[in-house]
Amino acid sequence: MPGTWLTGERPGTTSVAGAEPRRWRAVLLAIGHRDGADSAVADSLDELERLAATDGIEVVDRTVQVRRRPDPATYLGSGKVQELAELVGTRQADLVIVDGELTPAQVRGLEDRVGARVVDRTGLILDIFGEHARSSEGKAQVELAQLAYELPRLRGHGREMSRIGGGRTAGGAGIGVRGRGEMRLEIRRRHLRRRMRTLNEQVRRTARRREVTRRRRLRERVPSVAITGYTNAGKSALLNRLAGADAEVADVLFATLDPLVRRLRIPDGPTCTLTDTVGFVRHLPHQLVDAFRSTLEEVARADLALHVVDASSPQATEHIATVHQVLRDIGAQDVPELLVLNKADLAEPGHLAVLRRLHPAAVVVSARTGEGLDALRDALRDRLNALSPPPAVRTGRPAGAEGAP
Ligand SMILES: Nc1nc2c(ncn2[C@@H]2O[C@H](COP(=O)(O)OP(=O)(O)OP(=O)(O)O)[C@@H](O)[C@H]2O)c(=O)[nH]1
Ligand SMILES: [Mg+2]
Repeated sequence: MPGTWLTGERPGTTSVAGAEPRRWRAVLLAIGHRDGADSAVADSLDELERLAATDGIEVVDRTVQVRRRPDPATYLGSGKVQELAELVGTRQADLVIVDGELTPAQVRGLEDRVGARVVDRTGLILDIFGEHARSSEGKAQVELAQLAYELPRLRGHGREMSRIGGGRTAGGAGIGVRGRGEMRLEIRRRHLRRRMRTLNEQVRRTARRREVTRRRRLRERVPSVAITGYTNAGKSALLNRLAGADAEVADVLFATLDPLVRRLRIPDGPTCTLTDTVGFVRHLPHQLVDAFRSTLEEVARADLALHVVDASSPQATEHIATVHQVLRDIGAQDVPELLVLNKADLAEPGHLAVLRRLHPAAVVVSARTGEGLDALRDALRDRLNALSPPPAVRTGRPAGAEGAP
């Protein structure tokens, strides 16, 4: 299902009943430091292509410009802009997806010169989140992030408004009309801010409700385990395997946005809660991190982080580093971690051996075949039993409060 927040109507959408709307055809664009063989750029573009596919967009080509820093007005240098415009023409693309974050001025500058819609990585991720949000909390968080992204970019619409209103015509009349455009822009800004306040309040209310449940678990001294990891690592699949849950498992990025909590009884060990939540990705938009802070904080408050890694991905090591970075960003760096190398059935044996050497304490599993799950339960039991002092005391709440019913 293609997202519609960012890109709106598909190009050439027909009104014929039953006709499939045409898919966006996109050219991917990145700035690299070295020519062609910059593998970090290539990896990032591969991921951008998967993000685009998740959003129902067809990628028809990609291009990299070697450049120290983006041009403030057009992102690319003028020669490359011309090249990009030609590429867009020959490939009949109607969208350019930039692997970075653009200023509103750069989006306008590029769109004007290239003759296609221009979106950046952040916008694309926000679009996907918009499509995958299910719960009212998830929807509110995504909308909040989208509005935070939109607000500083509103000027673009202002320009269009004033152009529609004749803002570009010469003479005194133009000024008055442009003034009207400005006013509408200000009204729209105010409307967005008001909406953001409402949504913030809604998200806070849900967070407070979750806090009540969390405190009850604390009183019952049920340790909490948060499943974290890169998007598509197999977090939901593992939760389903371990706890017999029915979380949505899908080969798309960001299938899960809402936290799903299950109780897990470990043989000869404690009963714990297992929480599945949103996955991470490189350059996770800060608007999303802010909006999802209360969801992400579940990880910061957990007694143990079960960090699931897709061991079949050649980028597994970069993914681990990205996850650690996001965990630091949300203040979860001190939560003890149990690393799980998943998709062992799919991983290339040599690659898996390297990962094992790098992470000797990790447990190797396959959520698909069930391989390694007993070892994972053992490791979980050992780690939970070793939690000392017990979870309820580690929260810093006054000792007297623990025994309250
Ligand atoms: N071969 C193989 N595939 C797996 C394994 N675990 C998960 N998958 C597949 O990997 C894809 C992603 O699995 P999910 O459980 O949805 O991954 P996730 O980490 O929850 O992803 P998001 O919620 O999108 O961040 C699905 O197509 C799963 O079927 C595994 O051990 N082996
Ligand atoms: Mg998931």
